[in-house]
Amino acid sequence: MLSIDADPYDFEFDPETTALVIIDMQRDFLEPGGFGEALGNDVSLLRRTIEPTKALLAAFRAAGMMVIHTREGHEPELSDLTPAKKRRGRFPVTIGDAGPMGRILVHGETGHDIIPELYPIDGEPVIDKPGKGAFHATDLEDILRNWGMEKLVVCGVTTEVCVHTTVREANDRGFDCLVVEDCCGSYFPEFQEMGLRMIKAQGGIFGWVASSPAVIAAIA
Ligand code: C5J
Repeated sequence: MLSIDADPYDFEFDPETTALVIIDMQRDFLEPGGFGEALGNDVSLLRRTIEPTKALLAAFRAAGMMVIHTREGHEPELSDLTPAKKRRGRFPVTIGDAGPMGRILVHGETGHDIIPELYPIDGEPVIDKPGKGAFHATDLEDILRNWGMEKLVVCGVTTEVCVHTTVREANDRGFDCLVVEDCCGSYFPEFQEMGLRMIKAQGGIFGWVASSPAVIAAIA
């Protein structure tokens, strides 16, 4: 067992049964000109996660540990897009419409893909998810159980939406989750802070929180 200096207490893990799950580091959320920016968001608040996540990813790869990537998006015919999700927000341009990087959050479009800095390599599963949580309507749980994973190190965007939903889903399925604070981003600084505080409150009600240097130090 290895140990990470984390809140609310040390996170103990076996590298053989612990996976890194990187949530939705997609061009439409992170890049200037994408869907996120088109909605009026400041993408620099998410882009500050790229360098620490590169280092975290490199550490997992170097240690031979499991890495999983997720992407939020939908089939080209939008068969997996609920009418409620399509309508939500009443934005003039929504999921499936033409955006600056192709159709917004549609599989195969430029904006839907993962940013080049964190691009998956062979052997790293990419989970295409139609919802906010990575377990909903995907085979993530089967993959984790088939590969013998028991604990998850989770990062990505956005902290209070897809990271939170995924951690809550994982927690209810019996996976211990450690969230990497500097590798998670939100367009809203107050949600970033409160989102992380919620996870580790009450003795770690949903999981643990640590910095990427602490995680990397433990793995190295
Ligand atoms: C959002 C996500 N915020 N990946 N998606 O709609 O958090």
